[in-house]
Amino acid sequence: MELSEKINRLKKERNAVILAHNYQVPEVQDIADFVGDSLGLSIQASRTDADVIVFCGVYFMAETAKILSPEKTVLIPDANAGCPMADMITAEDLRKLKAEHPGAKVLCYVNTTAEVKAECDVCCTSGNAEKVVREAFNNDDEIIFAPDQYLAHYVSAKVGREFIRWQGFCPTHLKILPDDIERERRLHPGVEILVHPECRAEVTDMADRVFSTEGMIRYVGENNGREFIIGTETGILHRLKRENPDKDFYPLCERAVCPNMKRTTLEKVLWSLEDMKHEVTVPGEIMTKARKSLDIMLKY
Ligand code: CIZ
Ligand code: SF4
Repeated sequence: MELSEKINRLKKERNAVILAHNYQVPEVQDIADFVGDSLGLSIQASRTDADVIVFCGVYFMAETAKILSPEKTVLIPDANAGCPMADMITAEDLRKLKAEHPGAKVLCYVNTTAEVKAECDVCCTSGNAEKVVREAFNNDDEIIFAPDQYLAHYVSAKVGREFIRWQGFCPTHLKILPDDIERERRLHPGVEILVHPECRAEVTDMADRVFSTEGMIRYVGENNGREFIIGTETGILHRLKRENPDKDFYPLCERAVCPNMKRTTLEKVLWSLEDMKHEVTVPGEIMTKARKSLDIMLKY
């Protein structure tokens, strides 16, 4: 109680807005002004007149917030909260791959560093990837898709075209196994299983539906079902329950916990506001180029 009071007081003094990703721990979600996915949060923050954004999430997300709000100070409560998937491809790796495929266009999942975004043509989220591929590229374009091989697999099947795929993956979503689907189907017969497209191909193939985190939130809110099995990072169950108190949610896999997302605590949020730490900056040229790839996506 005392902690959240201190945070709220300081938040007003600093004219700050607190963003929490859907995978954050419950108490951090509860103190936030907005809870959502990385792009949605960055857009919401850019529309406020706050001077400071505290991004409770992982590093690339705070960079995205900075790119969309260059005039605001962006803070991340734990500077070591990284995303292993985003770190699986560097700007140098991508430049090499582009050199091996001259003429190919590059589509990057938002789970990439700002430097990698600056090297790509268009960005996408797990929610809009299919639409972006259909609308932002020509039919005969060769497309490099980075970094998530499983999102690439899923979108490739949807749009019926092949990509040059970077072999990245999310270690947390890979913990979800076909066995988990078989077990949960036995335990909760008839209950729909929703999974994230970062899951293994066998898992997305076996699930009833595949959604981004915001896609899941929307689907559950609009659907008449009373129970759902959720196959993504387990932090999202808190938001689902909070917004749908009359419905029940079961994690498809209790082990799907992202250690980086869990680094943020209320204490660190408070220290972040007290000391104005850790500031996330993006160098000017990278900012301009990365912004361009994000802007093209936003048109769709
Ligand atoms: O970009 C995000 O927030 C991620 C990683 C997941 C999602 O599906 O919203
Ligand atoms: Fe990265 Fe996976 Fe953690 Fe998301 S859940 S931040 S993709 S490691």
